[in-house]
Amino acid sequence: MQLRLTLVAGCSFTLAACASVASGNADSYTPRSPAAEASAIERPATAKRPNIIFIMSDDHAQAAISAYGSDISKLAPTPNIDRIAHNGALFENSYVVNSLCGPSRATMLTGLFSHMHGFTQNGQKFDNGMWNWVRALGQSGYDTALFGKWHLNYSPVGAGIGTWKVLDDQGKYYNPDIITPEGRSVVEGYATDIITDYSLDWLKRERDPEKPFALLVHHKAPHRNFMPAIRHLQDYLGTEFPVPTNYFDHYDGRPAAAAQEMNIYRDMYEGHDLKMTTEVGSRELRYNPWKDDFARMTPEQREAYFGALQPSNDAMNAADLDEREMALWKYQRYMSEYLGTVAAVDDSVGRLLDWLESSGLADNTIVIYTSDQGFYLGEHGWFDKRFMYEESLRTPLLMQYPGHIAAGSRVSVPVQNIDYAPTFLDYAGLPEREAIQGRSLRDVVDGTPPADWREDIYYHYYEYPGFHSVRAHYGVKSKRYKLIRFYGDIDEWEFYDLATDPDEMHNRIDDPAYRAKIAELKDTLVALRAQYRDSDGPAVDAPLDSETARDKGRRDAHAAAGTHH
Ligand code: SGN
Ligand code: CA
Repeated sequence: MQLRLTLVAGCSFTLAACASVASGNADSYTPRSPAAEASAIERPATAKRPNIIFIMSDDHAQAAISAYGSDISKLAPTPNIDRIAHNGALFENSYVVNSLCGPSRATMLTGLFSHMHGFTQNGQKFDNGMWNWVRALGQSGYDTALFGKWHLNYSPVGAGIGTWKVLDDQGKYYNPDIITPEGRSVVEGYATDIITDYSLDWLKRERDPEKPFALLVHHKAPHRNFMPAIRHLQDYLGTEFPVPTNYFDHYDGRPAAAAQEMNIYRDMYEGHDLKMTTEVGSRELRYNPWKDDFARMTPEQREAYFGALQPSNDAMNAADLDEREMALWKYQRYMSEYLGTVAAVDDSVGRLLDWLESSGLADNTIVIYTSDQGFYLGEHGWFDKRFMYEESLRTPLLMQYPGHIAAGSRVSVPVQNIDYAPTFLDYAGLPEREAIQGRSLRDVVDGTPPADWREDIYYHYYEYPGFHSVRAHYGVKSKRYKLIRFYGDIDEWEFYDLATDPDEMHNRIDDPAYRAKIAELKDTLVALRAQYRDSDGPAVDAPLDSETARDKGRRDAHAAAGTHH
């Protein structure tokens, strides 16, 4: 346990209080009952602990945040999310440990890899009784609340969150079902705005003003099926976004990439996702297997939505596009819809920051913006996530804490979403939790990362068979190189030199020039799997053609088939 004096001074602890906090460490991994946790946690004797506003969107690519500087984001800027970077820090190398919603959320709450919290793929049930940082803060005197997407099971009952109202499952953009402790009902409006209204109501009127607070704002946007608020529907309809150079990727040398089903021009549902109509003048949608997203809109919402898209749909139907032209048209429609949903998230962040500034609480409040993972915006021809390739491995991370985090700072060391929970414990003056696999970002964000800060990151994705047919894989990324092993019904290694091949188009696993580097990274992978106690999937050194490895892969795949979402 290292509780630094700067923390003590910054939070005006007495040394005695600090000593008692510092001694309460060494929880074992075994989840304890909330009551046992409560009695184990000392209540720090301070009035000035920072508030926390944790804003998380769903499937938000770094490339769709202008603070990250992509060409796409220059055409669709996010001025309010960028305010957080301007006021504080932008993490240049922020990664997830498993690029999928449920597992990521469980990781952010617990500070654990998927195999440790047990929620490896969507459709499983998170054990709400498991330790999480929100409950820990609540037990130490914080008022806590969560509004928006939960998606770990039906509701957060038992998770120790003071006040909550959540979307049902994935959540709907228009008139979503909202689950509260009192039951479930349809709430008219647009999900991003409803979640923001709940959050502001709680901040302004419902929370206990005597306590520090931790508020979690969990948006559905910009998740599939990418439906912007009506006010943003036309923001990007005429914009020509730059098409990724590998949009028409042939996946040579990458069998797992070739086998996926997340291609924009082949796998996107033309009606459901792209809102394409069947012919000029018609409102009838092309393939739309899940009718409810549009059926639940009011007639006025539907008229406004499809009326706004009609000229563009009619032009597409009249144009008699060939296959390639149609693929490019779909890309532009996808960008317009996806970035249109981001625009409302940006409004939401603006409203929260405006309130914070006008309330006088900005200086004592940490604001974080992140996503449950990154997303493909046409790179490799894709939407969705899951792969350990850069666009979905990376997730946005921005953090402000005026007076504590230097304005406009950039953090370059690699961080992962296992680091969030220990960071909040640290800022709240609570003891480190031994079982946590991540580390507090406090020193990192102060510009003095510990000398032994990680250089390499570990990743493990499980959900196969499942939506989008991405094979299970694990891997390691160092500053320059990436080694991935796909397993299950295939057994394939991939190796990339990101300095010469940032788009990960050339698998160098058989290139003799990289033999020594690959061997080195395999050793690192063995060490990381041991360090994080991951024994799921075949061992790194199991021969590629090992029957045991394949059998285990098949068993995993078979088990997954029963549970996938
Ligand atoms: C839904 C989506 C998929 C997506 C998964 C997981 N289809 O099933 O495209 O991969 O969620 O997303 S949808 O048309 O029903 O939205 S995650 O964010 O929950 O991991
Ligand atoms: Ca997600």
